Amino acid sequence: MVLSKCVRRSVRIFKSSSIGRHYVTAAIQDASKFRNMALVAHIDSGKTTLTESILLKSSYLSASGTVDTGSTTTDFLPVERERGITIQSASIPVKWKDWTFNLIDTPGHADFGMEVESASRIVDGAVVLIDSVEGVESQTKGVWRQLDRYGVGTRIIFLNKLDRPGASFRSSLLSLLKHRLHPNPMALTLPIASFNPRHYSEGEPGIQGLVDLVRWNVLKWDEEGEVSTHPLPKNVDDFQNLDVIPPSHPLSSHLVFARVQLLENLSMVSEEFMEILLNLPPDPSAYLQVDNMLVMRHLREASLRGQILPVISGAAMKHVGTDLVMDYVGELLPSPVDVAHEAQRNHPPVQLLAWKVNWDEKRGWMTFVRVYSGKLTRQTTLVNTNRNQKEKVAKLLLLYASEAKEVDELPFGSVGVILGLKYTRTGDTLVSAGVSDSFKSALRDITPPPPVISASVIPRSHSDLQPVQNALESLSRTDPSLRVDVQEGQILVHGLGALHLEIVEGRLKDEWKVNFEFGRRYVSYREALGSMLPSPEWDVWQTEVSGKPVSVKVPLAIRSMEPQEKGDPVWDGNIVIDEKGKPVPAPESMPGSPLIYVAEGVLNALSNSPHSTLPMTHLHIQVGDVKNLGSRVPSIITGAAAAVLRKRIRDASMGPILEPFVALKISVGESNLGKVVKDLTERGGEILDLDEDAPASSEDMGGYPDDGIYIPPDWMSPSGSPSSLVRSSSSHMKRNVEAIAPLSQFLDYSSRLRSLSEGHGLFEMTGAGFREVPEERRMDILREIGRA
Ligand SMILES: Nc1nc2c(ncn2[C@@H]2O[C@H](COP(=O)(O)OP(=O)(O)OP(=O)(O)O)[C@@H](O)[C@H]2O)c(=O)[nH]1
Ligand SMILES: [Mg+2]
Repeated sequence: MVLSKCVRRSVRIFKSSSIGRHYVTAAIQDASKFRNMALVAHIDSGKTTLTESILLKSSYLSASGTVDTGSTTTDFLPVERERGITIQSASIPVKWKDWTFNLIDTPGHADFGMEVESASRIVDGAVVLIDSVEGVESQTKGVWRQLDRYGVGTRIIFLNKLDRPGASFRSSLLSLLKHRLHPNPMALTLPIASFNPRHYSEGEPGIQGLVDLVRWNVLKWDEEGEVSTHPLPKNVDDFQNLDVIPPSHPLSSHLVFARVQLLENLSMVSEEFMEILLNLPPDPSAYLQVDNMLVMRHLREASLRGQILPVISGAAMKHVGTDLVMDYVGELLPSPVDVAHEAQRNHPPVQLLAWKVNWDEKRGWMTFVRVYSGKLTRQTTLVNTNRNQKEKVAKLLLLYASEAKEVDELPFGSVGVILGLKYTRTGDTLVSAGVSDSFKSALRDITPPPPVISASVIPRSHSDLQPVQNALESLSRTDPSLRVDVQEGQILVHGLGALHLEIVEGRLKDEWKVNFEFGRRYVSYREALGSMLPSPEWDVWQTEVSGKPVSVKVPLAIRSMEPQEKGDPVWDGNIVIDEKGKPVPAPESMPGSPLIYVAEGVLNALSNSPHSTLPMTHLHIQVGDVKNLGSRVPSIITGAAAAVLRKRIRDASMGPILEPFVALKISVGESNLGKVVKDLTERGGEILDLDEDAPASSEDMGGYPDDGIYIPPDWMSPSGSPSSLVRSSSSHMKRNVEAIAPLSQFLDYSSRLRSLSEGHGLFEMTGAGFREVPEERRMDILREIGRA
């Protein structure tokens, strides 16, 4: 929660120069050893802390920094260090055993969802963190859907923060089923809260060790954080003589059961493994003797097929479980050659996707790329296929967060940085110059989520105008979810949320050092299609070219979207399909086709309603046969498409107005609950839930069943009953409120909640899409935008 973080992390100690670093620069050619992977999760679940721990364990750092002191490697922007939250994703190569991970630490806050979007586009697998006090949270589901969208099928769950009071291994695992993340979560490790059996009965929180159920050993961390490995017996009777987990320890009698469950669950998704188990002698010790390499191989195959969701556990802050995360990333996540990508070749031509573009004062434009085919060297001349521009490579870098090492080549499957590209933006495809047209098709694009909030940017003086415009242009090139335009002489910025714009304001001042003020912030409204029927011949556009009348019939079928249809983010919540029902891509991603010139016109008309000037949404547009348009000049096709669509929208008369809604999760003391709820309802909010653990919406009803799945017992997390802890003192009892509310009324919610809750309230806000506004709000909005 951002609010709490700002307070908690006021100390700023920057990393000392004595911290040692070891780089991975030797070019590794074997793509099967690459793991391009992202850490994704709800805000605050410990991604940056885990990244730092991984860097320490992999000997990249000799001392780890912490988010709490603003000294981590990947949160290097001043604003990230001040606030203790990640704002932009950072990619960092890590050597572990004989693997090379390209690890991308992403932000958890939904306002920076674009960063997760672009990381998801280019990774082959992901580690999803969960705070084991909270279980699955709203943005856990958000990032899960983003990974789905980009086809990142193989994921590992890391149940973090098991050292915290109230952390529960059991509830966290059950929450994966309850929220339908995966029907088959599989615990590969068990937490050992304490090696002292008494702590289990006393409800002592902690995590001192882990059981690796696959490799069948115990890892024990001592007071200094040093780890020792203890093999577990291969014979059930030998547990009587085991020192590390003595028979009096509650885990002693449970471990064999957990291992048997793991192997049996695995056999349910692998016939070959089932055969192996069926041929074992009828003795539980036989399950302990199954070759671990064999188990690992079957786990890998099942993970790559997406049939199981491996779950590991630990506490990143104490480095407990970090080695296991890395081992299992290597063992279970796919390499570039394990995933069917659209263009995947280990030989020329070169094909790359630019997934992120950054501006650096010293280095200039830095383009982050993933190599999908061939090998990129400094000598390669590239063509940007989206912009039809030649690009020259000046340098190739591997980037260690803010530090860089120059390399001679980026091999197939790798992730790195190119310096010197002039035109490339996030989502563009680059190929080696001179390749045949068949290689020029663009890789799938990265789509920024729709903006929901806007503000005007007012340069302090006339001489500040150009620097402000340049800074905005640069910032929007690095962050495509920030849109900039000029309306009636005013510069407007549009972003994904209040925090997004606040950060933009800070970065423009701190990093670009330009002089400006932000005007009042307002949310972005939309208009939907009206209900009147169009006039006949609305789809024919007549104009004059060189004095001759020209008439163009544009094949468009237009209607409002049905409630069950989901808008396409590429089209800002509208649906645009071709003759065969296939989604039409954004115009810039396939230049040269008449369909795209129509698409350009459609985009034009949708951006601005003739009734309200608001962007249009919830329209379903089918572009029919474009063959008849074939020989016309592009500007005529685009102009005709825009004109007929605008006419159709005008004929339909003004439609409903929609505004962005947010889902709020608020935590306040019992005594302030009444005030908070009253404020919510007075401002158009709808209370969904006032309880702690009840599901947030009907979507969450009916989780996956837990039959045949190993569910750890309650006692495994001695302090793991959050409700009993939270409710132990009635005067400080915390209550959670979940609500849906119009964003426009909650732009300044952090200060309002502070006063409503005497400074103790916390909240999270995530986008909940656009909703139609009632009649009285509609008039207010039209007045607000100067149309009534
Ligand atoms: N007790 C405990 N605290 C942890 C652990 N891991 C992280 N934290 C704390 O949790 C807070 C958030 O950690 P971060 O690493 O910034 O979380 P994040 O997921 O990177 O957050 P965003 O990038 O802002 O989404 C910090 O105060 C950490 O010190 C853990 O294992 N145990
Ligand atoms: Mg972070």
